[in-house]
Amino acid sequence: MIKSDIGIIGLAVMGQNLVLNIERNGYTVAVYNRTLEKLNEFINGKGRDKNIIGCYTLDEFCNSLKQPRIIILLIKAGKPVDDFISKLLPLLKSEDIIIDGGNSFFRDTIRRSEKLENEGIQYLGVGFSGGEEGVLKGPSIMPGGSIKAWQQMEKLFQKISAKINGDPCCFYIGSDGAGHYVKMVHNGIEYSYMQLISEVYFILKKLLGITSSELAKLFAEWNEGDLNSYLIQITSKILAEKDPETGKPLIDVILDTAKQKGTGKWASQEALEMGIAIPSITEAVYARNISSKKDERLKASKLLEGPIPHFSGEINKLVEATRKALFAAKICSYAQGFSLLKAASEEYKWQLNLKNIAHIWRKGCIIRSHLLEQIESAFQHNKNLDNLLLDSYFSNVIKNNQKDWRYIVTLAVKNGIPVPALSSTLSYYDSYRNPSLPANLIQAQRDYFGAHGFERVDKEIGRIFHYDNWPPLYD
Ligand code: 2AM
Repeated sequence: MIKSDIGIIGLAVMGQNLVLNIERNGYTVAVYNRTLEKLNEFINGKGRDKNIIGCYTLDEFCNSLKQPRIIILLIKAGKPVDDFISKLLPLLKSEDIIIDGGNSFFRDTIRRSEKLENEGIQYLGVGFSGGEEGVLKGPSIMPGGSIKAWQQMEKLFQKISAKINGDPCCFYIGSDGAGHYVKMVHNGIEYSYMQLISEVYFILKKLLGITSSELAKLFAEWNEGDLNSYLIQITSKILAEKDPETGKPLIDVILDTAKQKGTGKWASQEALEMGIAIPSITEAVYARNISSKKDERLKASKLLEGPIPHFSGEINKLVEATRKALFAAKICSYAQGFSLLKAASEEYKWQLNLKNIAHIWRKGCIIRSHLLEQIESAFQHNKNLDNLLLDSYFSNVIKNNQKDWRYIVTLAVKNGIPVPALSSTLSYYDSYRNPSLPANLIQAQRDYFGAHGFERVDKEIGRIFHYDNWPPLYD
């Protein structure tokens, strides 16, 4: 019997497409799925007449693999991953490789890496991005974990990944949970960029009242310039689509309640743990949370007043200012993601190569964007760059765009149009660039009520003073 080069467990669309991609690149793939109907459907459908071997038990699956075995799990994150690992362990030998290709929480990956290393099994936690199509044609791949396992997988992963002028969008990220961490931050940036685009769409729609097909054309034009990116491109396609049932723009029949699977929330939680500000990402999570309270919002809309959106200025100027605002805010949101990665790299001793990460994200993944080319080059010039905003290319763009960005945020606020990401990102920029912040008052308040102490502007940093004569307060 022919032994397979690699095995994949989990035949949802992502799993199926990964199998087809690997097989197309010259490998024989064994496949298994918990629900056998899905397995049958795949091997008799898309997987038919290919070097794909369907297995009906885990025993059969493990026996059909060349040794050391390579098994990729593409199943629901959480307990199912632990359950499958437990089922596989008795069937595996030392040096076999298990790869978790799902959206696992990086702390779970760290835990599993340690456990499996003790069992003699090599473990990789790998982030795949690109959606269904990307995984089929060439995803962006973020592998973390056992370096020895990576060396065995490097050729295959780089072969199936997206390429930029022949260079793969796949490099080793770092030990244990590094790959899944980087994927989590990727998704966080994705949340923020989607939210920023949605806010800009809403401003134009509310203030100009232009049709969805006009907006579709506008986004297509924007895609030809600085904003060139997958998410702008699909936004243009989405806005051009008509609902076959009603003939209305499809976008107008889609309910305005955003769902989420949790990666944006994890990124926000981790940033809070790390003491790093990523407001564009966190506001994007909040925006989805508020949107999901549709019933409450409908009640509130009958009670809570605000201005009626109105615009009487020059349309072209508003459109151009909106484009510039979006680009500036986008730069700041990517900057926040990279600053979180820098902090995590130090915290977890991953030695993340931020240049390589920017390269991996340039093609195949959802946040792919012309901007990432500049980001890659910024880290090429200075691999220790604290924040992208300190790179001259980005500081210059924002210098040129900030007036428009401030105008758009002000206009939205005046008209009662919610812009949580555009406005919080602007405040992030203003906080970051300001040599003085009102934190001195916060320190004074802390010292007043809690004797927490403060540092002085005229004494060395780290020396703590306490003021003994705060006047008492008599209510
Ligand atoms: P299924 O087809 O049997 O549902 C994506 O959902 C993939 O994860 C599918 O292959 C699915 O298998 C698998 N999956 C989801 N929940 C699972 C569970 N609790 N245990 C094992 N596999 C699961």
